[in-house]
Amino acid sequence: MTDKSTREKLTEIAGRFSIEGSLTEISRITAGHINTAYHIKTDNGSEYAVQEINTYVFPDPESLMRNIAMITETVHGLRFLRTGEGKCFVTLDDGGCWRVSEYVKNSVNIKHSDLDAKAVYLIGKAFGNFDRKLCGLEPSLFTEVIPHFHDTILRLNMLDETISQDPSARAGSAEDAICLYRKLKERSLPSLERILNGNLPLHVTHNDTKPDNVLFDKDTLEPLCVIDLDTCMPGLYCHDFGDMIRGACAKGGEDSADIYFDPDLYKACGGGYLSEMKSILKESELNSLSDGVIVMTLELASRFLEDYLAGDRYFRTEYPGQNLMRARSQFKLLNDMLDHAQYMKDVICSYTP
Ligand code: GN1
Ligand code: MG
Repeated sequence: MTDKSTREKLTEIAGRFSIEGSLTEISRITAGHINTAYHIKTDNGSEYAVQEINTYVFPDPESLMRNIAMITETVHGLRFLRTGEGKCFVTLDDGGCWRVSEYVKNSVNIKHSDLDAKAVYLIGKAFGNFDRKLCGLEPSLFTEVIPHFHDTILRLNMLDETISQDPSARAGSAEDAICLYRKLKERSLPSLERILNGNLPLHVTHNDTKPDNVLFDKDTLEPLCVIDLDTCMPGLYCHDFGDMIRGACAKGGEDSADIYFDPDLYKACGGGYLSEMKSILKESELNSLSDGVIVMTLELASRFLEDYLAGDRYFRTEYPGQNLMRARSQFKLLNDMLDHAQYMKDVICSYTP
């Protein structure tokens, strides 16, 4: 069900992008915590994804879309429409900023509960293939659309600051998570230091490699393309690898109290990524991959906790306290990963003798 004003808005946007035919179906795309997206169909059989860019998170849509254009010219698969004036987004009278891409037909993402070894291998391979295709791009041509996005130290400092300020008077309800944070941060610091001191080169990377961002063919379950190109900008391979493992190799959803790290899924997913990337990665980068898993999970758990304490300003939530649940869950996952740190390293070595 879509309300009248949404339908009117989407019709106006379709007109601005010269989409022919009239809208016959509109459905909300629920994946993602940041942008708001719809799948629309027209009476001549075309399908599009129409997305409102969250300008609180992405305040410079011009640079964002310029980055994305450089990616889609290199990695084909996703096509964004332009308006008559050649712009990749439109701003409506209410200030909302919208863009349109062709909908990848007959596509699905694999439900988290259905992620098995075969699926996560394919997810690893899809992100590895994506990073490999981008490896010739010059990072300095890209705008850092969210400055310091994966600057873990800064994220931790922000959390420390928010804990001490406690602007929404929520620290009391998050005492267990704050305590876990302090304990697990100490255990994760060696990984963070190795990454910071590793002299790792910057590349153009995806930076948001969660399994939802790989589309599969509904019938054959072959991967079709990598989506959500918003954070493609200079980054480190170990961050793409780490965030992918965080999302794909955890049993239980991102906010589930019963989440745990699945070593077999890790082996499969890592194998998929390395099947594409092992000839590209320098030795220092290979050595950083498993540290990236720990650091990215610490970073995201801390971001969720910080957002809960700050009053849920960044990540969209579906129920009160969801960001706190996400933080608890990601800290539990991190604890498990720290227990598997040597295993994670050994698996990488086994693929790269
Ligand atoms: C956000 O919007 P979505 O769900 O693709 C976030 C990522 C987090 C992810 C956690 C721009 O991505 O960094 O890893 O949630 N994106 C941004 O699920 O902050
Ligand atoms: Mg995203």
